[in-house]
Amino acid sequence: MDKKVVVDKAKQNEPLVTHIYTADPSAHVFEGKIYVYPSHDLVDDAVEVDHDGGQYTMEDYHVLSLETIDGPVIDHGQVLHVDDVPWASEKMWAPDCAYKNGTYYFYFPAKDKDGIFRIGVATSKNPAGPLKAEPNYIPGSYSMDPATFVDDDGRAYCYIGGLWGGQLELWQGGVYNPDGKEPAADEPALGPVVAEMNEDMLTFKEELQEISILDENGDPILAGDTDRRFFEAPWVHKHNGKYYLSYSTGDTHFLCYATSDTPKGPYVYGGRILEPVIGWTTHHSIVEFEGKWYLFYHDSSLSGGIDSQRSVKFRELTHNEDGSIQTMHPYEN
Ligand code: FUB
Repeated sequence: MDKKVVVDKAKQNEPLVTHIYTADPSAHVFEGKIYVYPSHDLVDDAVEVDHDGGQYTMEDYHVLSLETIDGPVIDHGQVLHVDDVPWASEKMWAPDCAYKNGTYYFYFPAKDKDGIFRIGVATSKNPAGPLKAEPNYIPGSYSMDPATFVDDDGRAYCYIGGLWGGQLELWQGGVYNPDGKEPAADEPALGPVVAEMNEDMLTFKEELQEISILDENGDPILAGDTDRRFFEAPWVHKHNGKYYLSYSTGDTHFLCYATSDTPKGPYVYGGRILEPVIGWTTHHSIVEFEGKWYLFYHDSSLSGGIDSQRSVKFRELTHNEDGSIQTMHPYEN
């Protein structure tokens, strides 16, 4: 579908749209509206489920928007296809979008022609696209799930990373090792990686560096602490001057957060945001709109639990007075 259509009215805790499967929502307020940049799950995804997410075979992206939180949702149609990205071969996974200097920068992961995940950029003057992909991926990029946070001072940071199919284990210390493995259970877990972006928003200003996530005693969260360690889906938002890094714990299916006084950390583990949803993956974004905070997330309820056919949903999120985030149960109001 290439044309813009109004599809559904938004309702908390219900699929934002039902005419296509959508996942991995990155929500932003641009030009006074909420824009959601999701993955687009395929309907006829009959690929066998594997440890590396082989079943997530997405090929293109749509953009959704809402003028009010309970208003009609517009699907702006297909804004980018893998065939329009010269360096990419497959797996158009979780994207994000940032605005700077009059341009929208859409960041997306895909496998290059050698099967290695890289991060690409496509640009537009309009938050709803269409998008024009850069001819090559961001030099020095690897792994997947990019999230780009533009701070109040205009500096932008790109957060990246995912274990297993996301290939983060293969890049420890920034060096590619096709045999790289997760650290042992009693060793520090791998953190997501971050780089400040150059003013052009197309290149990194520095090499990607790993973020530490510490426990309440200041010790690194260990790889065996699977209820709290980073797995994929990094997202950063700022609330009352504090940086919140939220992420999925993957095989234990929680959305968690950690806080810091600086964008690159170290971050200190804070707690759970969302208990497990129906479906293996859990992936989200957090956005402020008209004075309220919202969690955009996905689950597989609409498809009857098929992991690779997910639907974006949203619900209000509460920061407590002390800065902690209230834990939510996806099927309780
Ligand atoms: O949608 C494909 C992958 O599943 C994403 O990149 C991960 O975060 C997980 O949601």
